[in-house]
Order: sequence, then structure tokens, then C-alpha cells
Amino acid sequence: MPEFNNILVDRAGAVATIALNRPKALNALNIELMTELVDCLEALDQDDGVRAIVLTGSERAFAAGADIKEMADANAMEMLARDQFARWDRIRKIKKPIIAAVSGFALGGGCELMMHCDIIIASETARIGQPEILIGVMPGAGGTQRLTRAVGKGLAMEMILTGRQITADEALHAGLVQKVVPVEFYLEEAQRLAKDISEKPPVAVRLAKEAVLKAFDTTIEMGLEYERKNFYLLFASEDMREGMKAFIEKRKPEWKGK
Ligand code: DAK
Repeated sequence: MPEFNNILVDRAGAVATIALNRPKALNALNIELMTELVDCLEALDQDDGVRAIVLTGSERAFAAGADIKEMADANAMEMLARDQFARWDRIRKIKKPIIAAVSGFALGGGCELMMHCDIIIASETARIGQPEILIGVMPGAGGTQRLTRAVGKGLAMEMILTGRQITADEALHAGLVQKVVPVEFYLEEAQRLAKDISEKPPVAVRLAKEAVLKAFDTTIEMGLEYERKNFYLLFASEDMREGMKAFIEKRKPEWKGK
């Protein structure tokens, strides 16, 4: 793993944890941080020893958004040339499950990054919002689409048009985050969940993640076809044989990841 300036990477067994680390800027997502983050995610995705990834920030901020200071003077042609969205699209292609552990601010691009993850664990202190409207823009890294699908049209409109931050409990009730825990435990809880998933058969985890994500960009008919194909494919895996055999023999399965 190369050296990074803006993220910290930690490994515990098959779980890797990436912590965004620009504390003075509340983890604002500048180009260098995003480049490191995406490179790191792709490297972990290729690493057979890693089976689940936790993405976190600090207690004070998961991420306070894209770096406003870096964007403030850019013109449309420069933004187009930077092609930063291509980097975000690569996060969507990560095959291993990513669990977000969110505390403090998850705003703008920070909220969008959180929503790129597969499951979100929040601390009671989390404050989540899309405040771009307050600085004269709008969400650009998927916020209008992912937030709307997660919480529904009304709340998404309200958040995006007013910039209001919602609390962790509101986010839980709206279905945006999956669990809220006291701040001392949010990272531990996300890592516990990641460990649980890391102990499941990796090929089934990969194909199941892929199929769930399909639900976002296809019709129900096509999605069901896709699910079925992945289901059949698992009957070609050694882990499927092992899983069912172990059940019948009343023992714990030993996964090979094949
Ligand atoms: N960018 C740059 N610096 C930031 C920042 C940000 N988003 N958020 C905070 N900081 C910096 C502050 O400037 C301050 O730096 P110094 O003044 O100390 O040098 C330091 O972090 C501490 O912040 P505060 O002093 O403001 O701390 P407070 O506790 O008083 O307030 C706050 C915390 C989070 C409420 C406040 O900092 C705030 O409102 N921050 C901005 C939140 C925001 O508007 N976020 C949305 C940004 S727009 C794209 C992809 C995505 C996007 C755009 C393009 N492409 C792929 C092209 C997304 C856009 C956005 O996210």
C-alpha cells in the first residue's frame, strides 16, 4: 500500500478501515484526498485478504463536503476538464462491501460519499445534509438521486432546497442510515458489522451486493433476471457446495472464496 497524505488505513484480519484525515478542514474532500481514497479502495478491492471495508472520518466530521476553497475560483470548463466525477464513479464499482461509520458532519459531498457506501452506521452526533444551495450550487455527486431514493421526494427536496441538516435519529427514521449508536461506539459497531460480513462466503457476498445495487438502475423485470443469473452462478462455487454440505453435516462451513 503506498503512503497517503489525507487518509489513514488500518487492517484487522479481513477488515480494512480507511479514515479520512484532513482534520483542520473537517475532512473536506479535495482532489488529492479523493484520488488517494479511490486508489486505496481499488487496491483493497484487489486484495484477497480483505473482505469488507469500513470508511470513516473523525468524531467531529465524516466529511464537511467537497473542498469549497479548491472549487471557489473554478469555471465550468475547468470543472469539466478536471473530470472529478469519473473518480466518484470508480467508488460505485468497488465489489467488496463498504460500511460507512459516520460521526459529526456529513455534508454535501460528505453526505454523497456516505451514500456511496453499502450500509451506514451513524453516531448520535451525526449531522447530515446537502447544504450546497447555501453556497449557490446543488448536489453534484449523486445527492439528488441517492438521497431521493433513500428518504423519498419530500424530505430530499426539503434538505436540498433549504440546506437543513438532519439529525442521526431523523436519518434513521427516514431510512438513510441503518443504525444509530452512542458516539463512543460508532466505529466499533461498523467494524463489528464488517467483520460479520467478512466471515461470509465472499463470492456470494460479491454477487449479492451487485444484485442489490442493480435495483437502483434497472426495471424490476431486468433486476429479477440479474438476481437469478447471479443465483445460478453461485451453484458453480465451491463455497455453495461447502455451505450446504456443512449445514447437512451440522458443522461450521469453511469458506474458500471460490
Ligand atoms: N471546504 C473547505 N473547507 C472547509 C469545508 C469545506 N467544505 N468545511 C469546513 N471547512 C474548513 C473551514 O473553512 C475551517 O477552516 P479554517 O477557517 O480554520 O482555515 C475549518 O474547516 C473548520 O470549519 P469551521 O470553522 O467552519 O467549523 P464550524 O464548527 O464553525 O462549522 C460546518 C462547521 C461544517 C457547519 C461549516 O464548516 C460549514 O458549513 N462547512 C461547509 C459545509 C458545506 O457547505 N458543504 C458543502 C460543500 S459543496 C463534485 C463532487 C461533489 C461536490 C462538488 C463537485 N465533483 C465530483 C466535481 C460537492 C459539493 C459540496 O460538497
